[in-house]
Amino acid sequence: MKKIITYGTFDLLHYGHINLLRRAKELGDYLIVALSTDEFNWTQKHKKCYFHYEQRKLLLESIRYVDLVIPEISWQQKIEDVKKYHIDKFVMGDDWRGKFDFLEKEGIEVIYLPRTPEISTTRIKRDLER
Ligand code: C2G
Repeated sequence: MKKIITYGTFDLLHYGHINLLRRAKELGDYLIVALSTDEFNWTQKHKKCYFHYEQRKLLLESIRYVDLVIPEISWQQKIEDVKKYHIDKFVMGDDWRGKFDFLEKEGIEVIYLPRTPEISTTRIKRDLER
């Protein structure tokens, strides 16, 4: 069984997120999403989420491509996670290209997928303010 992991905030879930999750699942058999907690978002990413962690977790767990949702509480947890969950492939959108190549030293395949153009949580918020 090929196990995949990806990380993110996934606030105001949109089709760009779904495109990423679908393509990640197509690369294996079991997809884990490490979902940024509210505290991690606020203190480390300076993101204030519209939906709280439990709401974002519920949404992700409802997606057919997602098999497990775990919390992302620190930038450093990725090496532990890939070992703990016996991950084969680490997948992120290509806005992160190069940032996680260090995981290859753990024998993990690191894959950056093209982002879906035009859509983002930031753009949704901005457009709704107009
Ligand atoms: N994404 C995408 N296309 C978009 C928007 C997002 O492919 N139009 C992808 C991002 O590249 C990321 C995932 O969807 O792989 C989740 O996006 P965010 O919630 O914005 O995640 P981010 O804040 O980048 O958090 O430790 C890593 C971080 O937790 C990643």
